[in-house]
Parts: sequence; C-alpha cells; structure tokens
Amino acid sequence: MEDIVRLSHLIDAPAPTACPGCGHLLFFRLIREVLDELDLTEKAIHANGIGCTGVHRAWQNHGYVPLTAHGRAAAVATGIKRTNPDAFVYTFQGDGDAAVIGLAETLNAAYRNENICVFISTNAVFGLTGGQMSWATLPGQKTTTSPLGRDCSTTGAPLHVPELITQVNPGIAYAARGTINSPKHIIQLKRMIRNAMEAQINNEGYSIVECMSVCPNNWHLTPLQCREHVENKVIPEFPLGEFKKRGE
Ligand SMILES: Cc1ncc(C[n+]2csc(CCOP(=O)(O)OP(=O)(O)O)c2C)c(N)n1
Ligand code: SF4
Ligand SMILES: [Mg+2]
Repeated sequence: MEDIVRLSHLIDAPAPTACPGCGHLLFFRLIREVLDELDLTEKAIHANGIGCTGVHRAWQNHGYVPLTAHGRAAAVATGIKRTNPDAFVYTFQGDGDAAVIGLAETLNAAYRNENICVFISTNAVFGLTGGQMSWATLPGQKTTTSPLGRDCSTTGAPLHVPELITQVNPGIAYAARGTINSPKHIIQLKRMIRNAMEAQINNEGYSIVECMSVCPNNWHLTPLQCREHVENKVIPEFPLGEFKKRGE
C-alpha cells in the first residue's frame, strides 16, 4: 500500500516535456524513487542544471527547485547545504552543464568534499540547443558541430568526469557511473544513487553519479537503437562501475 502511495506521488505531476525515449527521465525517476524510499523527498532541495535536464522541472513536484546559472549547480548546492545543513541537497545536470561549462564548479565542490550529491545525466551532446558536440561526444560521432564526426586530434578526447574527480580528491565519499539501457543496469544505477544519498545522510561528503543517458532526438536513433548504441559504443568508452567506494 505504501508503495502505491509513493508511486502516485511520483506520477501526480504535470507531464514531462522531454522527447519520447529521453534517458534523463529514467535517471530522474530513479532519483525520485530513492528520495522517497529514504524519506528524503520532503527535505530535498534540487539545484537544477540548464539544458534538457532543466525541462523536467514539471516533474519535480517536491521541495524547492532553484534553476541555477548554466554550469553553476554545484556552487549553488554548496551554498544551500552550508546554510541549510538539515536539507538534503543534490544537483541534476547535463554533461554540458556539469563538465564543459561547469567543470570548475563541479571540481571545486569535490575538492572541498562538500556534503552534496551531484547527478550528471550524460547524453554526449548539448541536447537542448540542437545537438552540439560536448566533451562526452564519442570519437567519430556526428553532431551539429562535428558534422564529419568528432576528430579528437583537434577537439581533445572524451573526458571521464567521475574518474577525474576521484583523482583530484580521493577523499570524496562516492563516485560511480551507471546507465539505463537494460533492467540490469537500471538496478545497478539505482544502487549507486542510493549509495550517493546515504553518503550525504551520514555526512560522508561529496558524491557523484554519472548516468550514461540517451538522446534519441539528437542521436537520430530510435529509443531501442539508443539502448543498443549505449551497449556497443558508449560503455566501451565510458566504463560502468564505482571509482570511489564509500568507506575506502
Ligand atoms: C552561460 C550560458 N551559455 C550557453 C547557454 C545556452 N545553453 C542552454 S542549454 C545548453 C547546453 C546544455 O547541454 P547539457 O548540459 O549537456 O544538457 P542537455 O540539454 O544535453 O540535457 C547551452 C549551451 C546558456 N543558457 N547559458
Ligand atoms: S533533445 Fe534529447 S536530451 Fe533533450 S529532451 Fe529530447 S531526447 Fe531528451
Ligand atoms: Mg547533454
């Protein structure tokens, strides 16, 4: 019965405005489920990234949702958490927002081991603005700004954010990468989200979970093809797993 109430709580909101098959929705749905399961929904504050991750404001029928300046969500989350230590504070950002544009903020919060959760939904493009190349775009991948395919000799190579963060500050609480392309991976990702949230509850410090997401619209693939693309192309470049385990 309790689960039914929780489910209605999750779906009792205006319809999301994302494209059919958008991976952000699934990742965010899992975040909301774990928030509910840990009884955090009422005290959750969500620092929202700019981009398609921001269009899910319609879905965020909980707490206070400040829409941050592009790339600045980790800095905003830091301020909120420091001034409201009893709140549960997390970001939900795209790869352009958290890395290409906001790496300084993402890194600085990790460097100080701020007690916040950073959730990055990486779809390898700037989705909202028309599918431009991001740091997570795969070598050879065609985007609107790499129409011949990404040439890493001129653009640099894909950046692996959770690994980088872990190197910068091995003292953070938790760092992991998951994805949403199969039931097995969805269960694994949900476990990662739970670890990140529990770390904040226990005052262990900064946690980061990247989800390799899908963007059927800008990838010009069907939702099913997107899931196969993640398995065959994305995971080999962006390995799944935990890069910093709690308590290590
Ligand atoms: C300072 C600033 N620069 C550029 C933009 C335009 N802009 C809006 S969303 C976006 C890209 C977002 O990409 P990402 O974070 O990967 O999110 P996605 O849309 O892919 O989910 C850009 C460049 C902006 N709003 N503000
Ligand atoms: S453009 Fe891509 S990331 Fe944006 S809502 Fe559509 S599928 Fe999702
Ligand atoms: Mg993106």
